Amino acid sequence: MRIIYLLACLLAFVGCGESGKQADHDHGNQGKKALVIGFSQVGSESSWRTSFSESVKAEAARRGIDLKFSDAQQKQENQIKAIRSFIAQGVDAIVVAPVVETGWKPVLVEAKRAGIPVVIVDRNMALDDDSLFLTRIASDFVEEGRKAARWLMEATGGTCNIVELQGTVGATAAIDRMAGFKEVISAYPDAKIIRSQTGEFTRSKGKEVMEAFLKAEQGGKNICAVWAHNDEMALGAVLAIKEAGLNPGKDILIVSVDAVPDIFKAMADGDTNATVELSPHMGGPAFDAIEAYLSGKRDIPKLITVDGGVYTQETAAEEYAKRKK
Ligand code: GZL
Repeated sequence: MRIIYLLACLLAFVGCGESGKQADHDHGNQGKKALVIGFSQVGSESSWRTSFSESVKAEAARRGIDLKFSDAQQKQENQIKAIRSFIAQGVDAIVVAPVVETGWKPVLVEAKRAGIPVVIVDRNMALDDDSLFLTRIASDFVEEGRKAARWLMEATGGTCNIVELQGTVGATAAIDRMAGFKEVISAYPDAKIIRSQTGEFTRSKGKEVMEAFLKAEQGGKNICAVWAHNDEMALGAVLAIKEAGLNPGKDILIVSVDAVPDIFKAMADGDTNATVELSPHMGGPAFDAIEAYLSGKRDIPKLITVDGGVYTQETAAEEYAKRKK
């Protein structure tokens, strides 16, 4: 009797432990434990950001990754809170899209102490110790600024009074796009940025700042072009230029970055002129790096870049048809 009882307990223990373990962790990955990854996202300030979030979530679902998603509403303190929560949950890895460059070292030291790898995506962090992150997946923002300036110098023959709608102050995308654009126009003595102010990467703020630029520059007569660090602010500028009685894309040229669906509609309507593409598909390379690291690889590069083209009115209608939601 005792032997049967002992066998029953043994089977129950193994069966329960096995099924319990599988029930807890097997997300249809043939018994492999599903990765749990925390993703701290900046917010949803632009349609590019929304596409980026959707792309990361879709990629996680495709891979059977349990993604813990946090939207920080563009506040660094919310991102730091989310990262600490991921550490407390004991996630397998953390992905961070940092809103600004500074202020990250303390929480990254906590993640390192917990043995949790961190992948930076999109904008950068200013760190003096590259052991605090596994890798960064990003576009070359300086080159994006160069591409925008090259297009504008080509379109205007190098003579242009430019107003600049900057992105979020302190964000790598704003700092580097500005640098790349200035580097190119510095070779053109008759091309100059006559006004520059942050539009915070949003359509509403971009419109507000453009209204001020128009008022300050003879209703826009003195403005040849708008250089906007993202498409959202460019679309805001379109509204302001129209309300001032001018034709955006003709009286005032507009070049921006992101290549979101709405900018292709605007270019097809003749309201803007060019956009530099920024791929939102950074989830794949981020998850590849995490899976490689967790399987023992240690030769992962510290920077993995994504590239994009320059799109103009010529192909806007067909591109919009392909990209519109
Ligand atoms: C750049 C990214 C920027 C986008 C904006 O990689 O950080 O933030 O260009 C977004 O649309 O707000």
